[in-house]
Amino acid sequence: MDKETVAGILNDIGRLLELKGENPFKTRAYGNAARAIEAISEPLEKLAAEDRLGEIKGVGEGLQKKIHELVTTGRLAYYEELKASIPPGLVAMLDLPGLGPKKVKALHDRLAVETIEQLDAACRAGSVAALDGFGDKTQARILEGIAFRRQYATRHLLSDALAAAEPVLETLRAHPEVIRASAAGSVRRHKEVIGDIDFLVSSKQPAEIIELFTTQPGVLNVIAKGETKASVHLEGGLQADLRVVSDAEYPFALMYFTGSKEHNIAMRQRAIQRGLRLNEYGLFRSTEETRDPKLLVACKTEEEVFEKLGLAYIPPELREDHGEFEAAEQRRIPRLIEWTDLRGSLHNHSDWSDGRESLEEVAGMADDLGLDYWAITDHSRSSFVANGLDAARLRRQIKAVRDLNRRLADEGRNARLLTGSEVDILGGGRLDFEDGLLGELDVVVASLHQGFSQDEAENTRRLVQAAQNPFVHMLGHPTGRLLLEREPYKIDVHAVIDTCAATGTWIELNCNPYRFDLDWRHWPYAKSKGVKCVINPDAHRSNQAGFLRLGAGIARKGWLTRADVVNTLPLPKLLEALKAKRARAGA
Ligand code: DGT
Ligand code: CA
Ligand code: CA
Ligand code: ZN
Repeated sequence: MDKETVAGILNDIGRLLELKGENPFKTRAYGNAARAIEAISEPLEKLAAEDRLGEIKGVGEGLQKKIHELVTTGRLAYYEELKASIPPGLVAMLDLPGLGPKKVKALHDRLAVETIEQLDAACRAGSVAALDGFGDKTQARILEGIAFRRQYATRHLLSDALAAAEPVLETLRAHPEVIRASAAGSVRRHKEVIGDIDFLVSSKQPAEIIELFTTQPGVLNVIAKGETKASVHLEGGLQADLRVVSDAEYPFALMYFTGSKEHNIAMRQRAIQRGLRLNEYGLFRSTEETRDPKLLVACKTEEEVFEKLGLAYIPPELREDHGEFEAAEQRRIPRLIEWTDLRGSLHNHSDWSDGRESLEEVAGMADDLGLDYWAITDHSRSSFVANGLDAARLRRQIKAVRDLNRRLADEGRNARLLTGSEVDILGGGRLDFEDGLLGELDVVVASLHQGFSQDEAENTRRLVQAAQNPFVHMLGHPTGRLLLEREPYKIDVHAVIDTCAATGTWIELNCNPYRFDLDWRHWPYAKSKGVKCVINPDAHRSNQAGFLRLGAGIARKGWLTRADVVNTLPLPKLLEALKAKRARAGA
């Protein structure tokens, strides 16, 4: 168990003890220990193995034992018991804005609320505002927090849904009675946020498939189980639905259950205009609702169904009723980017700022993955929480990257690191480094990290100003949203895109699954203005290179092709492209 996790659990224990009204010295000891652990430089496992946990400042004997148990077994009985002794509703309240352990305890003691629902009712009745130390403002914030929580509790990140879906699909496909199997719904459409996972199978033995689905490893509980459909909760809390159909019905059912609902409605309308009926069972020569096999227009694949309705194949990612029908009718559905088109990444971190690995380790990973280039764009000095680099450290890093590249070349390795910075856009749109230094870097990403205001015009001005700098190649995660956690900050997206178009600045599609920023809905506009996309994992550790694959799926939703995405270029072409804006500005 790593030290961040251990520190997180100790902090948690402190909060839970405070919630129980334990004496403040005891609760504070946990917070102090957590901070001390975060600051140590050696691995905790090593200290534990060598019996040296006592060397950590301010950690007494009792705490040492607990840390030892955590580090060596990955669990802590004391913590489990403590959690079990507190109503889960109270623990959940700790995550609401404006509520710490003291306030939650007060609510529990004085209003006897134990669940979020009871707290919601108490707020609505005005009893929370009436308590000492609360007031109208706090009550309103709690209500807002509860509403936010409700909206998001049943939604999940695409990355989590895909991770849960892949093994299920494998299990289904491995069964001898399965003819065809696919994910459907929002997962197949690669939506950034997922409600539930849908699966479709064709088989002659639906009962066997339903049995397999409801009893596979990973299933927490069965919500519903019928002859041809079932719903379960998977570990991690995601719901998964399965339909089993005949193989003749499969293409129609796949189309129907892939959605989106809006896309399906338009498809049905098209069928009706042609005197046909389209539903989950088939395409029928009928003016009435039917599933009569004698009226069926047989199709083996989705392609054929589209063809029968006068449409080119529409990839699932585009099925959002965002212009795909017109394009499919006119045969101008573009050939969308594939994740294997990506040759590298232009926004990543290393242990010089808040990344996990050293330059050597990052380069090794990029080379192992067969990538051509990987830019190191650590944070700039104003991001001091992220250990941002000042000018002197950045200059040392540039040298370190160049030295490393020479070694990579000597060893006959393919991948190269690029020098760079994710430079903070400060107030007024100024950048954290001078132009002279930016000009020495291969890659400059400019990002807003702090101080974004409620004022759309001010945020927009900062991004526009950054895009106007000839040394800035691209804007990083331009709206700052964190899916399921934080709304985007307000900006005039079109104004920012227009400036990027005018200045030759690229825009990042940050493919961290919490971000997917710029949102796919804006890419058709950006593309229409000629603005290029860079799909960047913003990797802080090596396994995040895998985000590139998710990012390509989101880029496909934005109608982007290989030519629209800068990091599909081979290294020599990329290096040229990196010089274009500077050359144009005469810089
Ligand atoms: P989600 O689960 O909220 O992320 O979104 P979806 O799109 O996966 O929605 P879901 O799971 O409720 O249903 C899967 C697909 O089934 C949906 O994309 C389209 C189709 N579908 C479901 N209900 C309806 C409906 O009432 N009308 C039509 N036309 N299609 C529907
Ligand atoms: Ca779904
Ligand atoms: Ca569903
Ligand atoms: Zn970053």
